[in-house]
Amino acid sequence: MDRPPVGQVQDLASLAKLDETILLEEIKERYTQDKIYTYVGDILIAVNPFKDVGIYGKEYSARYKQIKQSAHPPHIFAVADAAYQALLGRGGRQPGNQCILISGESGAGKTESTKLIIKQLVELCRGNTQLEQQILQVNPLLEAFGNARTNLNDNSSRFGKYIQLKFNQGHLRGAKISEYLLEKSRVVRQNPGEESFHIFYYLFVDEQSSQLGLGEASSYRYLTNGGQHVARQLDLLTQQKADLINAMDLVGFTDQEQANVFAMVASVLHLGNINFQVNDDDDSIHVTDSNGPVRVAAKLLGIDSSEVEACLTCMVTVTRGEYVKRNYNRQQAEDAREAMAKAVYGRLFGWIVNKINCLLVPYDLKLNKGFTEIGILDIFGFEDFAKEGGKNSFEQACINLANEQLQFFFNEHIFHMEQEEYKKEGIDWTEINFVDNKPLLDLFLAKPIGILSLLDEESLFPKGTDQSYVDKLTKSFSGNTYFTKSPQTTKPVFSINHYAGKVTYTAEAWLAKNRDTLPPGVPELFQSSSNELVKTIFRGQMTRTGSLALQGRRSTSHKSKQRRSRLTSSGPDAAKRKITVGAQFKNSLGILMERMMASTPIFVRCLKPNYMKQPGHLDTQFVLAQLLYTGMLETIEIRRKGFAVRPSFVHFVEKYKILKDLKLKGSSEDCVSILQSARLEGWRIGKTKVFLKYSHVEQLTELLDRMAKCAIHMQRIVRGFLA
Ligand code: AD9
Ligand code: MG
Repeated sequence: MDRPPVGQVQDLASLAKLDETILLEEIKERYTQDKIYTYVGDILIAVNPFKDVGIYGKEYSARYKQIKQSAHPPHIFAVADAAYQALLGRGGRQPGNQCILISGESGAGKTESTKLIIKQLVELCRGNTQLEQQILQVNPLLEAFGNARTNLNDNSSRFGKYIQLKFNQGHLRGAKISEYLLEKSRVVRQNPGEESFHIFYYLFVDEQSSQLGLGEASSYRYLTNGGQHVARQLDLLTQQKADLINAMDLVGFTDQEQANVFAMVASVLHLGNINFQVNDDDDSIHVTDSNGPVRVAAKLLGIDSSEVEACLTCMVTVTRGEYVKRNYNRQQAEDAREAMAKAVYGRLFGWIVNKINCLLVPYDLKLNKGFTEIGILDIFGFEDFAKEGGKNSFEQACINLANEQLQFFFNEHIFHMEQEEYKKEGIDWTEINFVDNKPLLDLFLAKPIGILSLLDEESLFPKGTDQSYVDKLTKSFSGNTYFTKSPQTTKPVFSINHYAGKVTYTAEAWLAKNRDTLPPGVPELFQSSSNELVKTIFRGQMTRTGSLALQGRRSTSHKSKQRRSRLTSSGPDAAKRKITVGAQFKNSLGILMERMMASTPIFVRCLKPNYMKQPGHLDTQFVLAQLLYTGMLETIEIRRKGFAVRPSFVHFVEKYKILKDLKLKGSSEDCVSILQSARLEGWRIGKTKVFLKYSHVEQLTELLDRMAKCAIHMQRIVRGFLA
């Protein structure tokens, strides 16, 4: 068979011959023609255009409605359409819950794809309900608080999210967002050349900045830690801020809530500018200027300024009923300051997500009856900042672990489960090998000897340090080919051979990040706030160790005495151990996997064309690497030779018997007779299931459609005849 002209093939699984060179040629040629989407069977490959390709307007939305995949060129809207049809049990897919899994490295286009899918789903429901308009605003809203400019992506998601859209009889009825691990450390420090979360820069574009006591953006430590502060285009920021406020209004945040949110964000910057000074006489430490940033921060947070100072400079432990005050040294005070700032921002973000969920979940949905869902997973892409001269920390390890987990799920679904089924059903099949990344998941997740378990162990060990942790890793994984200890033995540095490449991690502050404890006294202090929002987000948070900061070192107000007595009485509760960040992340990944396993997955694989985030340039080596590590060649092979659609005999007959004989029951012979009368070729019959290619389903659906049209036509004739 002759190969069609390069770039014309819309489904790579239909190519008769395929190798690395052909695959790359096809994708490159298509990209040159602005055809950024290509299918591999039912999987969509999307190459980031880094420019407006003009294919997301109304006419495109209208085109991708209830269509066969092959009816129009590959498109992200077709993915939304397929998911929606499947949800309703149309087309060839299994009816029921669907999940769309979008993968790709940082800057590959996952978040943009997510937004486009949601936009098209809303179009498909054809609704113009308020709820749908609210749902469309969720992403821009979350991006303001959870995205930031990194060296890999100007709008990088610094948290992972799973959005569940809930449907009832095809109508969109609500949404729920699950959020994974916001990169809180970015609040206080950024890699050189990077920025903090977008929201911080929105504070400075109008008169709101003076209301919040803010000066120039360049005068804030937390905005300049990443190196030089880059002034951003004012008009663009102003527009983005207006969009955010519009989104908050539409989703349903009240003016008061919005004001509280902005006050809290600003308070973080003020907290960051608190400086400390050591007293010469008793080497205790104090806040340099009690009327400076600390006062403004406290005011914005609705708490007592002197108590903030107390929390940041000393702690009080209770030993045999006696209060013992311990002064912090400079490092401890600075750590307490950073922890406080991160806690304020991290909890604020959590509250925003929660609030959105409350606003988007109508009451009957809480009862969770009769709803089906389409879940969309948009995580933070695989990243390696060392290549950019930065460092990879605990967050990068978690981010890359999440990507490993997703790749594993892809392998499980595309290769493992499918080939197991061929074996079980007795289908003649030559095994297709794939790179199994299970050993990497084990390296991270195994108990008690895994990267996260050992981190937990070391975090609980009072004398544990980042170095002793890495020493333990080195000892435990000396024979593991995926783990290497850096030759710089004096530093807590190690490397992991991920599916997407080798990444070197610097384990500085990993123990602290994993413990994520608040300085003693902070939760109590924030709960005393006169600001409702501040109070709410710190509710139910007791100091973990049972120790507390000296409340009101200078103020001995009635309020603080009261608080102290409340604290001491909360002893047992306070002593409860908090779950570590690593363990929490591991749990939420587990829950996510379960959820995904219970749905039919649809995969979108985003590719980044080049490192420079430039349009019109496809770096072949860079793209090839991505195609190889995601197992794209093997995927194409399995889609070409394999059978992606595998209904049971009964299911198959139920659906298609009308093509042959309504009396058919569901035996293998019944299936064969339907398939033969439809004149299909290349299918297989297993022990309990029919094995079909995606194209077979399209052909069958077409026959059904034709038949339905015929039936309508006949009815008309009969009616006309009777009239
Ligand atoms: V990360 O893992 O969150 O760092 P993503 O989410 O994969 O990453 P994102 O969707 O944010 O990447 O895309 C990066 C940038 O590429 C966007 O800000 C757009 O400028 C650009 N992009 C991505 N997809 C498209 C598209 N379909 N059309 C035009 C696009 N531009
Ligand atoms: Mg993203």
